[in-house]
Amino acid sequence: MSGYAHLSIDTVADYLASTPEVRDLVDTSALVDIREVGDGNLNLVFIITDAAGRGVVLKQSLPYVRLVGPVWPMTPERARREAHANRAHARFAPSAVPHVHHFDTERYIITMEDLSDHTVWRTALNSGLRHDGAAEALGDYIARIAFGTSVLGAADPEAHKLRVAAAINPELCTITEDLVFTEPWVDAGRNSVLPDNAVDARAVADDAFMVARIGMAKWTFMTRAEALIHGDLHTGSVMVRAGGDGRVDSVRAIDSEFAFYGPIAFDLGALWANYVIAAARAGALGEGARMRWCLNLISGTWHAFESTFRQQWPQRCDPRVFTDDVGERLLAQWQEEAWVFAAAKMTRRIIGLAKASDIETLDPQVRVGAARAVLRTAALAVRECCADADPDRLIGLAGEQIAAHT
Ligand code: SR1
Ligand code: MG
Repeated sequence: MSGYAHLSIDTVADYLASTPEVRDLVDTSALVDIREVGDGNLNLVFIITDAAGRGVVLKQSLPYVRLVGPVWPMTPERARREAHANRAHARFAPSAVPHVHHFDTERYIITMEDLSDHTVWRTALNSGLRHDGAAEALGDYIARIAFGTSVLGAADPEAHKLRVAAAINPELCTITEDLVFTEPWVDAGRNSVLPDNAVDARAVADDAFMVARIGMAKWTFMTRAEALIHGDLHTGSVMVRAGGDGRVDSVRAIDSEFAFYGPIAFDLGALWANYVIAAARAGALGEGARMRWCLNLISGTWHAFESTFRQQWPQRCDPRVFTDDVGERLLAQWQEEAWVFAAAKMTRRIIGLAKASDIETLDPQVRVGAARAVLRTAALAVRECCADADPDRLIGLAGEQIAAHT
């Protein structure tokens, strides 16, 4: 599994030239730029540009977790799962994902569309940029893949079950089960916080109510195969491009290597958590209006998700028993579940491995308060979601915590 050649700056041109399926994407005899840009936790990513301005991306999974190194082996099969999920999502939301040109089954290399005219959304958010419309585009994307890949969109339920089985992603799910749903509460030696946040991390670990709610969310994550979800939809897994009018004109969900048939609300909660984290950064920097803009992304994603889901609902398979009442119940259930998934995602990015640059790049003097606000929001979210799961309440609650601690 690990005996395949890893790409390097020196070998990508040869790879392109010698791979018939991709060699015409750029002029390999006139390359002007080759860069390794992988800033995620797992993979190698190269952008290759030719003299005519054509570009292509090569993404290769390594047999280990890049963030940690070879001491943490990890299946390179994740690249196959990403290519598969990307293509499946493209059937239902073609403008929301990068185009995959080719997948190399022997070297675990995905050749895909160059998105150099886009920016990673987290980077844009950290720079104080606004891409109005991005949160809504992502809500639309989640609804389209939720509907299209679930039984609601499955004309043949037996074929659907085979698709569920084919998309199983055990190793990457284990990462999420450990890092998102377990380790922030049960330290496995990978947690870290600033000394002044140790009291906050302790409070989280001692919060028996929260542990039980997160435990239920982990159960849902591990047992509920609703749809082929993205599985890691944080703002670093999104690329945005600004249009001329100040609004976003392209939004792409990238890095779907964590995809599997899981709970739909997990993708919603992942985004919500990262919006709260972006808002906490804005609060720590004294940018009140921007803090509110970041928090309002929560309702932007939810309402677009709900709207697209409702638009698709009349096309569902088996309306005999999937009645309108079922549709309403599903939306209500996902809305409440998203709060708890968001709480887990907020907590892991503050306490556990693989933190968020939004917070980490803050001066420690203000980072403590921002981290505390995120953790308090998470602890309140698992309590408050049962009473009324309207996302506007989460916005209010997070705003209060950020105002109180930054
Ligand atoms: C060991 S991988 C750490 C994290 O990076 C990915 O983006 C996922 O969020 C994962 O939990
Ligand atoms: Mg990633």
